[in-house]
Amino acid sequence: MKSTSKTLLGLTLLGAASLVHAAPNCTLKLTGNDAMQYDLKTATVSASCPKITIELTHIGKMPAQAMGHNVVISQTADMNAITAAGTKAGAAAGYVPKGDAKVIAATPVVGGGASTKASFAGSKLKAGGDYTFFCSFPGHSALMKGKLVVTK
Ligand SMILES: [Cu+2]
Repeated sequence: MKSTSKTLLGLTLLGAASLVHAAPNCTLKLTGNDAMQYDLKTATVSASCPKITIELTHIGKMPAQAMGHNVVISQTADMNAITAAGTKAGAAAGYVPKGDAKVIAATPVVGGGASTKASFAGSKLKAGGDYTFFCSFPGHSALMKGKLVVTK
C-alpha cells in the first residue's frame, strides 16, 4: 500500500516536470481567408528555437492579386512603416521592402487554396519583446494582425 502511493506520487511529479519542460513552440501556423482574416489573434513561439517556421495556408478562393496574404513578423512599433514600404515595393516584391532590417521574417504572398512557408532563427526574437505578425498586402494589416508572444 505504502509503496503504491509512493509510485503514484512519483508518476505525478514526473508528469508535472514534463509540463514545465514542454517542447518549445517553433512553429507559427496560420490560415487566412477571403474575408481578410487570420484564424489567430495571438500566437506564441520560443526564442530558444534554432529555427522557427511560419506556415500559412490561404483557405479562401480569391486570387493573390485580389486577396493575397502573407505573414510578416516585426516589432509592433515597426509594422506601419513596413506596410507602407511594402505597398511601395509592390506585388512583385511580395509587398515586403527588400533588405529592410525591420522585417524579422516574411513569407511570400499566396492566393486562395495555396500554402507557403518561411523560416528564421529564434535568436532574432527576444523573450518578452513586443512583436506582431501581420499581412503586408495593401490594407490588410488593419484586420490581419496578431500578437506574437515570445517565450525563452
Ligand atoms: Cu492579406
